[in-house]
Amino acid sequence: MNDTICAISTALGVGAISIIRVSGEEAIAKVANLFDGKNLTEVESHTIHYGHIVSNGEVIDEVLVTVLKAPKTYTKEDIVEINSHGGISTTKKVLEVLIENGIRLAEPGEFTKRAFLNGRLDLSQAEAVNSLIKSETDLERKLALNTLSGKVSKKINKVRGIIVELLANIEVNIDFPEYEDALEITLENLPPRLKEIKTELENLLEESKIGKIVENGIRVAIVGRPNVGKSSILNALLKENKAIVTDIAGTTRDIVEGTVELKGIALKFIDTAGIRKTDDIVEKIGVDKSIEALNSADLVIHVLNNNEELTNEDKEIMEKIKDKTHITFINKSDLPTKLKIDMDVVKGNTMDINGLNELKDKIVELFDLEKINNSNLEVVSSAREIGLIKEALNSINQALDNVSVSLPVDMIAIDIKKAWDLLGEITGESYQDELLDTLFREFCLGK
Ligand SMILES: Nc1nc2c(ncn2[C@@H]2O[C@H](COP(=O)(O)OP(=O)(O)OP(=O)(O)O)[C@@H](O)[C@H]2O)c(=O)[nH]1
Ligand SMILES: [Mg+2]
Repeated sequence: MNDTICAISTALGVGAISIIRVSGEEAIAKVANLFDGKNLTEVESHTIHYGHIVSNGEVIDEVLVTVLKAPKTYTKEDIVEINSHGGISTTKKVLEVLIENGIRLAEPGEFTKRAFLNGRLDLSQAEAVNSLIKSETDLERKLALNTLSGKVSKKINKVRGIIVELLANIEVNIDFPEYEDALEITLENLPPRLKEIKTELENLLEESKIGKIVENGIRVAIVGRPNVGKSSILNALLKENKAIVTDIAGTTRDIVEGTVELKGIALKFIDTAGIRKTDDIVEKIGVDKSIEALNSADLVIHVLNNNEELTNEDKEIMEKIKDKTHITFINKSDLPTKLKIDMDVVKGNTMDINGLNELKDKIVELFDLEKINNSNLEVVSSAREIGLIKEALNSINQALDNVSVSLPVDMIAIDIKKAWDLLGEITGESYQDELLDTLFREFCLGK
């Protein structure tokens, strides 16, 4: 892991400048060999220098080079950042020259991986670096930044602290029963302590619902039978004519998607083909996709037509969505009412700009978006971390079950220890190499 690596850290495209980053033991010496300017091996740390990158006598680019000496750097190794002119050919040429001179091209996320392995970031923070880069909304940015600053790790470590104290007490009781200062751990006084841990974990999971929504947004499938106005609704919400709208039933065949921000949350709307029985092969594929979208969505908006009576097709869709979070939206409220329906619905139309406001209000209410918007966003959001907390909770529940059947305390301690280990995987106190590989593969090159 000590070899010297390089990568382009800025997005590759036409731009004013590009940054090519080099990290490792030989970073400064190797770049110094290619730099026509001050001798970089003799400059102070955290300084920037004007000069040229020269290879085999040819000037490659006029650059500014930043020299950052370990350990106060992103990777805790020596880092050199070359600020070259932007654009694809110059940037690539500089990178090429570095590679020709024996510097290895970094793997995606390798700089951050080194930051983790060298102890600058824990694993939860490292994951947050990627979330921060990929964040699309302001709330996502805040959430990622909080995790990056270690606020989430602190909460995890707090629970681990409670667990480790309990484990230490159990150990002392087992190994030194005569040790008077230690709190006596018996089957009777274990449950309140385990319940305290359980509550902490449950709180983390409850809060993580906010994190999940902020990070992933909400997938909203707009479904209904043909011609009720699904595509018109999508277009009205997006304020753009993205999906084709006609008065011909069966217009939409393929899924059409678009994102709208509501109270800082990304709502990913999916317009689907009208659901009906059909012999048309293409339409049938569309209908299958609609059902798929319906099943995988976080929220289903079932659209009905105010101007028509309820049909069997409508009822079949109602049956399909009855166990899913859904809103029944009665469209075409500008036309005379023919639909008779006795259930909680939202009514509107796509004819004027306020026609869908009630629908938006309902989504805000249903997902408590106001609360999310006002949350401090110091919550777990990564699916990996949420999964580990759930597993840790299972272990604590197992420990509680074992107490209730009076298993020996040292047996009960096994599950408590397991919970402690699982939480340790969140921050990377313990991990498997494969985990690092999959985690950092998701990263951008150069980060
Ligand atoms: N009066 C009125 N007409 C609407 C409204 N919304 C949509 N329409 C009309 O209804 C017809 C069907 O609209 P679409 O948006 O294509 O309907 P759809 O549900 O996507 O239809 P498919 O793609 O065939 O499943 C078009 O002629 C729209 O202009 C509305 O609120 N009021
Ligand atoms: Mg349509």
